[in-house]
Amino acid sequence: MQDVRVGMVGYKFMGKAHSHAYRDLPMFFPQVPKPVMKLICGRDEAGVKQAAEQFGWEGYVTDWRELLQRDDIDLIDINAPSDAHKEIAIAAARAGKHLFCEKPLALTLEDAREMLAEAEAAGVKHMVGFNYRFAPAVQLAKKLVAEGRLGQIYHFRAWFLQDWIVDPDFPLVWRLQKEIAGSGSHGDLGAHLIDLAHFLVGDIDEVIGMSETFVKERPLPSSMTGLSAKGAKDAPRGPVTVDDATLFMARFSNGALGSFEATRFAPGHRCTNSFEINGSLGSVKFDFERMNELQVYFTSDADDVQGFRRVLATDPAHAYSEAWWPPGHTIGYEHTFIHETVELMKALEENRQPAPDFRDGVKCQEVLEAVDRSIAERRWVKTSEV
Ligand code: SOE
Repeated sequence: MQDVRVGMVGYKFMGKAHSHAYRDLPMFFPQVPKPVMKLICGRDEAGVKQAAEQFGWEGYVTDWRELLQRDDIDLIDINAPSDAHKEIAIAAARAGKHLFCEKPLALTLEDAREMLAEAEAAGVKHMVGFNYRFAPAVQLAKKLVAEGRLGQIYHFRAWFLQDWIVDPDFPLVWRLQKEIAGSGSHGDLGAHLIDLAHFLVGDIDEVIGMSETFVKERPLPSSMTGLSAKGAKDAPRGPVTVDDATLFMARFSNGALGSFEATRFAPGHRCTNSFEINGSLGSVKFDFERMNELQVYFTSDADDVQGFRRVLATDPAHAYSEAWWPPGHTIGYEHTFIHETVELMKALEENRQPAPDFRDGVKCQEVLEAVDRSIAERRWVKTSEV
């Protein structure tokens, strides 16, 4: 079993989540190749130096191109802001490096398709970071659907609600700028829901949506800041160029109906990533804020005990759980990244594509783009049109 030597671009929120996954993985999943934390890259030298030391990287660089020249790096992990994904991924693929890229894959569908084509042409492995697939409760939902235990699927209903920009004085951070983020709640939160829909139910045929930007101008930030930035009321303001909320309806190829809601304007909802699936034989309900649980209902239960039951997905019967703690000892957000990385390491060892890969990233981007077109043209749009 060969170690996988990693070079990573980005050191903020996702940089920390991925670094943590690389560090913890060998302790709990010794059966898969060990990720070796070679170099981390960021433009701000003081910031990246501090991150390298704190997260446990061997060293740091300030230009990602240096990572590509190194013979002792096998995998490039890209978690810089979305506008940087394409250039880095394509150059890394051409340099023969495997790719692990955060979502959304790119700013546009065209760019995402180019990234996939380049990765395929270079013959490297590629993965996209849809981490919520890897919560054991989500894996259980997938298993119940795949084994037919929910019967024919009628509905997929999903909502991802946050509230970190409700304050109109929250600054104009990069996630609110189209040229850097691509879109707002749609690509940031909706992308996760779309991937879960693909994973759990199947392909989406057509969509119709609507979106809104409730706060059109915000104070300009003094530096590159994240979700916990503080605004200054009297700072000059600039235009918000992304959606604050995007909702859409969908028809799946298998006949199921879907509804999706992504918003950053739901006070009280910090990170409510939820879905329900209703089938002819039962239903499941998931809420990320209670991520160890899956609510399960089977029509076949005896009349006197009909109802949703709470399954705590921490038993050896549940994906990844045996590697962790005794049943009932719950896990958290960071574990979804560890499980995702386990899948990546396994795939590299077995010389096959991991899942989800750039094809899944492109498929997600097709739906994002079809929704955008449907909003612009006020009509149903088929995913095959984009
Ligand atoms: C911020 O909205 C964010 O961190 C997203 O960027 C992540 O992808 C999502 O998992 C949680 O919220």
